[in-house]
Amino acid sequence: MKTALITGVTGQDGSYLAEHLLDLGYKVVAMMRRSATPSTERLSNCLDRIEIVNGDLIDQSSLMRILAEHKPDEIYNLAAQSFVHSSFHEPIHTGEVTGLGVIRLLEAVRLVVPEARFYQASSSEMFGKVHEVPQKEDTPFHPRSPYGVAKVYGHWATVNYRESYDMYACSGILFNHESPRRGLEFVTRKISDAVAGIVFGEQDKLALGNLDAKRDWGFAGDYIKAMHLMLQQDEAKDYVVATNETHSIREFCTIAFERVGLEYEDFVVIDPRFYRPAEVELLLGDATKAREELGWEPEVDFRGLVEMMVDSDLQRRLDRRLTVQKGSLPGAMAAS
Ligand code: NDP
Ligand code: GDR
Repeated sequence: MKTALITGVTGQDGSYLAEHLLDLGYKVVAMMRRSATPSTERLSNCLDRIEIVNGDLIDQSSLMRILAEHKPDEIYNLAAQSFVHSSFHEPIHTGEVTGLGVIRLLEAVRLVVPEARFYQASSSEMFGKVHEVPQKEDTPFHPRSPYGVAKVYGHWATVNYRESYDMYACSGILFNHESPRRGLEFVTRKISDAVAGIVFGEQDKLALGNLDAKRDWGFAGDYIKAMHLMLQQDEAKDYVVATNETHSIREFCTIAFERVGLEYEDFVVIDPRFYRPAEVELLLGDATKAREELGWEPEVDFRGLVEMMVDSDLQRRLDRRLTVQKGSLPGAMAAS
């Protein structure tokens, strides 16, 4: 049985990847940092089947200890301060975790388990102010945020360890991918959750920033499969993972509100607080290499993704209401 170590396992991708690797028969070692409030909600489907270990990308010794104790065959480095907007407010912390954290882990791998296969979660944010459309593996980087800058560092650190030490280290340049498990601060989930909140009478407006930015959005459940495939090849390489379609935030809003029979113009207000000092206006990926060499294909299309997220946020509220109602029934009835 192969052992996989996942950092960032409490996040969106970590939870889908843990489930996928368990289905494939892996032992999953899940690295989490200590938190005053437990953050294992996304892992409810697999919490009893993974081994949790405490570690932090800021703490080199914790990384060395985990690798020495568990000797993973595959390491998926998904941990990061991943919110672009926050990276403007916490640029140094973002650099520490999202940038330097990668080289801390690579160095630990080199010293403790050099034969292990390593995946780095690189990002389309590295393309930033894009130099060509669509973006592919050899498109020059031009990051537009402290997050993007830190990801470029982590990306080149991964390439450098592969070239310097002959390590099996891959970098997946993933374009935006979303799901019902997406954090509420990211625009897609903010919209789907607000649509559900409006339907349930919990809010009457949705404040957003730039509606004209365009993203190549896919489904996280599809994208984590590409991560695994990258570590099963004869040779370690870097791959763009994307849908080859781009849509604006406005289009996302249109479909999300349409799903419940509403028009976004009646609810969305523009709030300059959500604008960024420098914006990434257009991302569109060319995933031809991943399709041809990994045999990877996305299964969920844009409309399917938006509707899945809205439906899930509606269902979540419905479930919450039913639970509250059940709780208010006399004991025997509530238990039935
Ligand atoms: P999330 O923000 O949902 O998850 C980030 C994870 O990193 C959380 O588990 C968080 O733990 C953990 N983390 C943060 N800081 C540290 C630290 N110092 N030490 C250890 N763990 C830490 O991100 P996603 O799941 O969306 O993304 C996964 C990775 O892929 C990230 O690296 C992201 O930058 C990258 N990426 C994401 C894309 C996307 O569209 N989703 C696209 C391209 C790249 P905690 O719960 O404790 O906060
Ligand atoms: P992004 O995702 O920055 O692409 O990074 P996000 O959803 O935060 O922003 C996408 C676009 O929407 C615009 N926008 C808003 N964004 C947020 N969060 N909130 C708003 O109210 C809002 N209004 C408009 C933004 O300006 C931006 O143009 C995500 C993260 O997952 C990164 O970790 C990952 O690397 C990249 O995707 C690929």
